[in-house]
Amino acid sequence: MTVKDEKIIKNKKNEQLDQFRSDDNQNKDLTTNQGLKVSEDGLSLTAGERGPTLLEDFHFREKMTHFDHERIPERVVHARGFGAHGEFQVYNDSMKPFTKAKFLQDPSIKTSVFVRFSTVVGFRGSMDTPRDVRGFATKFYTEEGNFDLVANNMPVFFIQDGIKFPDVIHAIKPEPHNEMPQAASAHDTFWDWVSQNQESAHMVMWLMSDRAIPRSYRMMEGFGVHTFRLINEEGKAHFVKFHWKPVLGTHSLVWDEAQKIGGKDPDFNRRDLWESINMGNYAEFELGVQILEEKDEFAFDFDILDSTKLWPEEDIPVQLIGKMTLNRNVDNVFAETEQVAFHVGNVVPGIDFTNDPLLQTRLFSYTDTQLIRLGGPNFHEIPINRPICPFNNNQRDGYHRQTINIGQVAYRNNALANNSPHSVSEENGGYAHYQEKVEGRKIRARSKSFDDHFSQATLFWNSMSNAEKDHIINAFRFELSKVKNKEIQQRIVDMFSNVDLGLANAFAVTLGAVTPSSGGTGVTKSSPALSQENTPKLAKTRKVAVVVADGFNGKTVKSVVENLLLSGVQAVILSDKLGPIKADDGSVHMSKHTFATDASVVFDGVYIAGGTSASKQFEHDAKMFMKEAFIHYKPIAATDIGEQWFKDQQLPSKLGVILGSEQANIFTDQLVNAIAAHRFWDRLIV
Ligand code: HDE
Repeated sequence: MTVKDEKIIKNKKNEQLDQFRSDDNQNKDLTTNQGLKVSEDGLSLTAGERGPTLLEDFHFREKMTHFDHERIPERVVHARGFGAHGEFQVYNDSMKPFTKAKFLQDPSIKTSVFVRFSTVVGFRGSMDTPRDVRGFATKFYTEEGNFDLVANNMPVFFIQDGIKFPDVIHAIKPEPHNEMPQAASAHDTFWDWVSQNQESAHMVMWLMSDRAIPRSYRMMEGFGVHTFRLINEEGKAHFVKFHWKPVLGTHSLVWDEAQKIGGKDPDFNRRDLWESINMGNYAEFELGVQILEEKDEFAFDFDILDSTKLWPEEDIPVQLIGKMTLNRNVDNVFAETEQVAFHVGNVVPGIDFTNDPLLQTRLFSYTDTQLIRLGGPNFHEIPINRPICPFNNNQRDGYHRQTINIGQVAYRNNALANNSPHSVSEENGGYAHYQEKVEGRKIRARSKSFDDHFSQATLFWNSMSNAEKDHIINAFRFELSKVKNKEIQQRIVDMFSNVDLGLANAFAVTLGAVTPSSGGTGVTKSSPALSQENTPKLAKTRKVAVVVADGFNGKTVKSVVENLLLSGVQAVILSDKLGPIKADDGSVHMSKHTFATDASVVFDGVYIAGGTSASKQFEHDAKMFMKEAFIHYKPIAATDIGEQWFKDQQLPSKLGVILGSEQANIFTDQLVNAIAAHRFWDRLIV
């Protein structure tokens, strides 16, 4: 979308960004950065036609010097990310008793937002679909300043104290001696670290689960992880956990598929978001809060300051208070997605911190890392980071300062400028930290209430469906089979026998490790909210390959495609060639995808119609499409010759398979239902 596009979404942040957007190059003269018109841009200045290049060539020097300096350091974690703009609005004023934050109180306020989704471990050029945590960072440009909800798609973390963050990241990043493996936890140093830091057990269960391979950024939950505080007008505090709930439900890829997508389309998740927004399929998330009275701080069998613990939603329900809609792609990835700087310490009046030792260390790290990444202390002036409300203080100078601060006075207290800028009282919107009473000795020690590392890991395991449990077992098998050190493998088997004996034994056998004879925590409770199976399932915005050859059944295919589109499903025509594919009735469908460019892994389902002119090669490729969709549990539909091709393969199950001749009058309804079902986990695969 360009600046001139009529569909441009107007909101305060976008209006501010408009001042910096430039499509000036259109029909303009080429100049240097000094404004000098350039007569020749393809030949450097040389001494003679075959002679050396001259130092005098300022045009060449400027062009090359700029190029030489075009990269900035990538983020030390979350290097690969993708961003989008949008808006947030609360549903009503139900949060008024809890927080004075205006954007959370007033349903008439539309707050501009910018979101950056990311993987954590891989380098900036790595693939979108590794097994990894996903970042979900949101900047709310409120009238009271920027509030950043720097969240992940998992509700807990590996460690209880941020001083261990460099350790877990060093362990999970590629090993330093050979820089392998890229964007993967399946290696010795990570699992060695896990086995020596048993507080990671709960998070590792999440990492081995389907949550670590999301189907789409639009189908991912977000969690603020830490316990924060909300402060109301009277100064009363409540504890809070923040959640994002995707309107489309939470859904994942299967591991084999994720690995193949990494080769077929390394940009799979970003492409999905980019294309969806361009098509008007905006990504929507509801903001949820779990709120706890201060008096209940010690009412649970876990410590609410411990970031390796979640608050079970059945015990403390999530109240949905508003909705975020991502409705505009970036104009320039570097200027926006790369230069955006989130900070968990960017808060507004009404939102405050707790003593969670992980949160406390994060409050230091974000600005610190951005000082080197963005080259100095003025990165708040970069357009994407600027608040939309006024910001005035006596901070001056530094690398790349943009503002020309006029006047003699840059200090307080002063008399020369009437002591401006003035400080603002709390009643008038000045931020005042919550006056929590604290006392204690300076010690390096942790409360005993942080000691239980396994009960919630068992709760998570108990809450999984059978298919989700299988996927977790297989993830452990994959990861630990890649670990070379046998002692590490055994230590992990022993460690996870504390979570569940059946789980540990299931992968111990694959590793040839000793199977423990006792284990588990005795926790029998489960939390249905933790299973993705219990989240919404919709066909809307899913992508289906419609596989046709010349001579296809024009009437049937036309009706299926039209009905899919009516249900909000994207029907993508795929053939053995690009361009027009002719039907038996003379009608034509345009193919923009071929067997050579796409595989079934990049679709949510396949519909094979074939065609009377299909070659043997076409038949082979179409069968491969079906078979791969089959082993990834996806819906498969077929009509005409496609039906015969399905039957020829004698696949061991027909669950999630819709054959036209068997269900003629309800064929498309069945197909849409099957797409909404996402996957058929009970399908027999041998
Ligand atoms: Fe971060 N994290 N983190 N993190 N984090 C960064 O900041 C850090 C943690 C999260 O799209 C860095 O600007 C520490 C939890 C996201 O730009 C860095 C600890 C959660 C992003 C940093 C944590 C997150 C980051 C690297 C342990 C979920 C990407 C680049 C105490 C609640 C933001 C940067 C973006 C990025 C530090 C743990 C979320 C180094 C010290 C828990 C989504 O400052």
